[in-house]
Amino acid sequence: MGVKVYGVARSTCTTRVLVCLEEKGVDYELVPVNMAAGAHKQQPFLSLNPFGQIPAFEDGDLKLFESRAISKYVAHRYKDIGTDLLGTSPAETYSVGVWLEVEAHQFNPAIQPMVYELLVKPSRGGTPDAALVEAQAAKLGKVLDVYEEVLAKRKYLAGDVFSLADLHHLPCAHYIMLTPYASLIASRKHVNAWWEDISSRPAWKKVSACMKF
Ligand code: GS8
Repeated sequence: MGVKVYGVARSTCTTRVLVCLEEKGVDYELVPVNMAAGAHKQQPFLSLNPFGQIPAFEDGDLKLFESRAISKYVAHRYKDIGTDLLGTSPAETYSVGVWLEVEAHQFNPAIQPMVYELLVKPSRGGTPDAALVEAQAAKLGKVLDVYEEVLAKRKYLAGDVFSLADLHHLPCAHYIMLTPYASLIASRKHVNAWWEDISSRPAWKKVSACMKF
């Protein structure tokens, strides 16, 4: 039994779960999904995620999908081991909740299409939609302006300690740093210091080692 993550080691949604398991020190098996062969759109994968997307997750008899829901489960279920990712006080825990939502509803919708256009599409022989990329970059810049103000006042998004809210940003930010749009992060002093800090954590270094295009 144990923990199994069904996914692909360079996919953003898969690595969001893997880095959480690494921070917690939970043993897991990464079960590769042959997406080129369409394995994610067929049984038995569809019984793990009926939407046919990676990652899917098992912990004993428990089956979950949606990367952010999985990492929240891991952070709670394994609260007593590894890095505590849920804040050190009730107020910080509520703040972690806020910034988890910000990542999902502000940051990700701005950055994720950029990762697709700039890295995924060219890797499949396509050409990025330059107008779309510029529009998304403008959106991301506005989001990061808010982050810059917040991170001028505290070291991490939800407070003074690293949390799941910071962790959820790692995969897409990692990929944007491989593009000319890295300057969106690098040009903002406090956002850049935050990025340098969170991306140099051993758990992320291990997980991101194979995230190349
Ligand atoms: C998104 C999953 C997703 O888009 C989550 O788990 O966070 N909100 C979900 N998975 C992508 C790979 S992302 O690295 C996927 O499976 N794409 C193939 C497809 O949609 O057919």
